[in-house]
Amino acid sequence: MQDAIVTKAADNVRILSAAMVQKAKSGHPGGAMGAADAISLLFAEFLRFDPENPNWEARDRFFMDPGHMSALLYSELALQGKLNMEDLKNFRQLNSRTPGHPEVEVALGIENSSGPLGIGHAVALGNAIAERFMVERFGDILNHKVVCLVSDGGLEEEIAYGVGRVAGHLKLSNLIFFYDANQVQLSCRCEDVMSHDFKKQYEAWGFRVIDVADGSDIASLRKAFKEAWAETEKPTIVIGHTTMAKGAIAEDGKSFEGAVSTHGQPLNAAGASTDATVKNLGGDPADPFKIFPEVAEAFEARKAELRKEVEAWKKAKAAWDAANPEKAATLKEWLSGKAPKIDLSGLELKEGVATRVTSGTILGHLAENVKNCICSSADLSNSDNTQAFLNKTGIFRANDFKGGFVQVGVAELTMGAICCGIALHGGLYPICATFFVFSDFMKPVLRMAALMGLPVKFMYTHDSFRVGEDGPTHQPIEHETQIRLLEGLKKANGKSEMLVLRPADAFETVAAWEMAFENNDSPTTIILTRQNVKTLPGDRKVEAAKCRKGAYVVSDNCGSARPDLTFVSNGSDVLLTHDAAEVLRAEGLKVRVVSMISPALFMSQSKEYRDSVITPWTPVFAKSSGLPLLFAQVVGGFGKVSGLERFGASAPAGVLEKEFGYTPEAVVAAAKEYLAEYKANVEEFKKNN
Ligand SMILES: Cc1ncc(C[n+]2csc(CCOP(=O)(O)OP(=O)(O)O)c2C)c(N)n1
Repeated sequence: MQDAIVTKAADNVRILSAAMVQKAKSGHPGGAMGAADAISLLFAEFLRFDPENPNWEARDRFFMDPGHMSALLYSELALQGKLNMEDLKNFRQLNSRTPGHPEVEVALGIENSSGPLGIGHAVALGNAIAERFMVERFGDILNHKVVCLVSDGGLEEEIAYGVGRVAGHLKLSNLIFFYDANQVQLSCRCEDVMSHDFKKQYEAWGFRVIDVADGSDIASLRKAFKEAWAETEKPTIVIGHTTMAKGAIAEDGKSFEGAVSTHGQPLNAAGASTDATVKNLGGDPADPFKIFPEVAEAFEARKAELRKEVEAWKKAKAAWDAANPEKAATLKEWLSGKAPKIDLSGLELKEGVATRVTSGTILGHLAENVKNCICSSADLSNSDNTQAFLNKTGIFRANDFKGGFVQVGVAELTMGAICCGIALHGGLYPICATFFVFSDFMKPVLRMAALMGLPVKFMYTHDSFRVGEDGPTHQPIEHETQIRLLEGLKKANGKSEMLVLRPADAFETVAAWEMAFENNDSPTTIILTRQNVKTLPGDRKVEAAKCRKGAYVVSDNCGSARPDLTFVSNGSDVLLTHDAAEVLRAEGLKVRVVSMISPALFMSQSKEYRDSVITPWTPVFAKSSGLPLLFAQVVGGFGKVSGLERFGASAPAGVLEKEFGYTPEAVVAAAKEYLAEYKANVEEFKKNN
């Protein structure tokens, strides 16, 4: 495209962005207006996509990190005809296609949900890893670029360190960042918070750094992007020195370019004037929601070019299919969107080991049988047992992408975001692991994975105070309740936004992994023990499959009578309550033991099923290694939950079990106390009703 047309397109984007924010009475015009030149050029000349098929597997991916610049993305998509003027007028309104921050919708060209700064460019990194993984296995037919808009805020975030290090280390030359260096952030100018040499920082990580002194100069930007596209050895960051709120003026003509006030409010509220700005940029203040005819024409012409490129690709792909029928069939299967079928029925399980060990056995099986799994661990592979996957697939390395294991180093948040980017790519199923206590480092990305509905498998080992000697810094207590808060959020169809599973023994661990792969539209978290656990009683293969209902009866001596007591727990606490139940049964009580791998999943079952597991209006005593809140919703009005309401302590696990009341004797005593309370409560209730 001619430079003048690209600039005209950028002006069009500035007009639309300013008008959208003004109409919505909220939003972020400044950054969008400054980055418009670079992003318009990317869409005008560089990014390869299929105008007819937004899901085209070889499309270049464009990711947003600063989701607050959504007006920019939506305006660009309007130039391509993917959004219309009504969409832009409905910016930030209920059920519109233009929410406040972009929400992933590949059909519209929105590759990721963005808003929490820094996460987006880590997701882009994951996508670039996925691209290299696929190209290594299927060839250049699948290659594409991964481009991400980043801003001051995202690059100030801690996650930027992980992204810079990992992307540079892996020499991902398919990854290109455009840094909108406008010197302005939300509350201040960048000079108030940073003064280091940005160029040196990224060069030190192994990036190619291209500095564009005038980030609105189309010719310089084009030169920079050409170099970035041609780069074959390292990732590139193009630093575009842009102007915040480019073109913004007040009624009296005073410039508002570079004003911090334009970051997050309509230009009128920022002291400038939207009408005057629209006019200044060549638009019609009476009707700013228009695409200039010459811009529309140029983008139509671009689409025609792209169609030709896609046709050529399709021909090449058909030839590749014919020459590689087996690979073509595998690729088709991988890209089908269907979760891989995993068959763990023939797996030889060692009993009496930690659930992390069983999980390791399963991961070894997946490494050999499910080739579109990628596994990652934050420097704990030999402890969280992902080593079993690593041993069979090898490390994914710079210039050698044959491995299936991504060593990210100690960077949990980066790891989680990378996995989201891998899942967004399509065709691949990421698994990532660390100690449960360090899930704290991953909270933002757990939420984003759930929000985007991504089938990432998060795996956490060392699941309770029984971590032992390492002490309270390493002992998760409140974590299970915390992570299950995401399980409490429901999709429109009632399904949890995240499935969280804490299996009780080897057989439930198998069931948990099967469930994780059956769950294809939300993330799954599996929580595993460090310490050995014995196998529960019964025909475990048959019984453990009942985990799919969230909870089931493990042992029972009630026959057709109502239970005197029902124990509810999960993970290694199930065997504990079972042992306590045996003591009470010997004393003549009718006691039921329930394993509840997921309270939310259980609560979503029919009342009939729930009542068959927990008989209504009978005493229910839940035992948790976490906070009592964990089972509060399932024990009923007269039920009780006993959990841990303190930080742990440094001592051998057995000592802590005694200290904190996690022995069968202590549980028996607590249960008896509860039964007395229950009786008194029922009497009290009767008296008052
Ligand atoms: C993790 C996170 N923290 C805080 C915010 C709130 N926030 C939105 S934009 C922004 C500053 C962004 O500055 P910059 O990236 O330079 O964007 P610009 O001002 O150029 O639009 C902040 C702090 C956020 N979105 N995400």
